Amino acid sequence: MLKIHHLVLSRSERIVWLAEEMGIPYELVRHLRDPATFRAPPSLRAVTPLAKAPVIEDGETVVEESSVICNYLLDRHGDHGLRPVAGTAARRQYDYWMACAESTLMYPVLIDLLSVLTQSNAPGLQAFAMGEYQTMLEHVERSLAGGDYLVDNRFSAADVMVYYTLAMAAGTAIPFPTHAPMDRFPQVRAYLARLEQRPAWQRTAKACAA
Ligand SMILES: N[C@@H](CCC(=O)N[C@@H](CS)C(=O)NCC(=O)O)C(=O)O
Repeated sequence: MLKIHHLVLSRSERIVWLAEEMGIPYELVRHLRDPATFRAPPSLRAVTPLAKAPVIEDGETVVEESSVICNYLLDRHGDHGLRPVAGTAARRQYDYWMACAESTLMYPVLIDLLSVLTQSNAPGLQAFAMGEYQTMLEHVERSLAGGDYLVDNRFSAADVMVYYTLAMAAGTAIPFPTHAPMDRFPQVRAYLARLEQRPAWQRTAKACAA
């Protein structure tokens, strides 16, 4: 059976959520963060030398990186309507958001979270994060105008990827006092609330709870 290694309070929730949406049976292996450093425990290093979550084991196959794991599951078990057909404009949009969730959209979130976690007070860095937050949240807000989801107005794995980045920014995925100006972006807030209504998201929240 598919083994999903879940680092509690981490991006591995994405993979549990996608498996729930697709109805794939899985075994959830929970790893607890070190309470002092918030880093992954040695049990995760036994699965991958990077000791990062998410990581899955599918028989002998080990797959890392959230977006790669999502696409692996869609390749292996069928798209379930969660990924547009290759070569279409919708697929380019999908590929864009899958990548963006862990790159451009994630930069301010990581800077902000790490500043809070390490209690460092570097004003230049914080100013950079705030500027990037504004640009990126405006971008998501505009992309949602007139639609409920990011790609072709249909729920897809790209929403699973982007949701978690935005929930980190909002301080709901990992309960840290982040500084993202979520209150300026009503479409983004409504989008998060909409996704949290999904039964598969709610099962995931229960299964992954700290
Ligand atoms: N881009 C990677 C990021 C992986 C990553 O940094 N995971 C974090 C969890 S949110 C982690 O495992 N941190 C534990 C550590 O670095 O000790 C992905 O999307 O899978």
